[in-house]
Amino acid sequence: MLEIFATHEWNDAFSDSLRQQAIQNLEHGKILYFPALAFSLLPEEHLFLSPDIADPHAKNVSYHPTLRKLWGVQRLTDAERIQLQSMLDRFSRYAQQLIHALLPHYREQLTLARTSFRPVQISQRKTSYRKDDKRLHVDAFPSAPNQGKRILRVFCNINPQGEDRVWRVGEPFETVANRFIPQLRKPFPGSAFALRLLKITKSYRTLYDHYMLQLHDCMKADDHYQQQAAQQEIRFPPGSTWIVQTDHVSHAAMQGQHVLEQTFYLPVEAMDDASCSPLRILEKILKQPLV
Ligand SMILES: O=C(O)CCC(=O)C(=O)O
Ligand SMILES: [Fe+2]
Repeated sequence: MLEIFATHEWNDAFSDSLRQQAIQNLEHGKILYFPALAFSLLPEEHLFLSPDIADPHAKNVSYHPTLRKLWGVQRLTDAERIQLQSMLDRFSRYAQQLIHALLPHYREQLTLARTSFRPVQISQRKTSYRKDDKRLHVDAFPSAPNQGKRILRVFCNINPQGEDRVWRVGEPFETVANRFIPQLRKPFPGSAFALRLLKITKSYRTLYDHYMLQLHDCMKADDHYQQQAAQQEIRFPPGSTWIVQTDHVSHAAMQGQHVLEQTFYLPVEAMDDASCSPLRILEKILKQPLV
């Protein structure tokens, strides 16, 4: 389930054989785990380690590193906003360095997406089942269709009180997909156009996006599945980092507070073995093109 790296610098260099192993393991659904890769805060950044800075309506504090736009925050002065932005910017650059060094094969085709900071304790968060990441799921974003692209994420636990980020990791994607496919409904004719027209989605919701969302929702809605599916608890202590393709690895975040995260998108064509992608697996099972 985990491939462990001894790295403790964000700009470390990796041998060809380590890179090869990393890409293969990642594409086959393993988590690349860096138990000694920490992100240090500057003294003035410690004040951000509080749930009070997060807008209660948003799940996370979000930052768009290319547009330099910050949202999902409250009660910050202009100077504090700039400081928080610079902290997220630094994390984003470190995450990019790590991905570029370890997975250079992806570099040209990788899109940098959102950076997030999660200062709210997960175990106490009350939400609808759809938004509840304490339930096993694969990632699919309702308003941001990714049209088949892979979701690659770098997480780093920056908890100052020694609290682990506790995840459950479930079955391989193909097993999950085969189990839920009979329950998935086809989209209503014209619905993707309507969603786009009404600006509910930021881009066209392809069949792939539709089925991934259904899969995400059906997994979360199924109490029996949540308890009975083969799964394993993984604890990520403070000062550790992990890379995971969250569209592929069934996961649930059970406990923890203060994590940083950087998202990237990757076209399946850039993969070493695209047949491992959720897109190609769903296309194989459903016997039709989905994008
Ligand atoms: O915050 C976490 O640890 C992970 C939550 C989650 O499911 C996700 O970001 O996809
Ligand atoms: Fe998730």
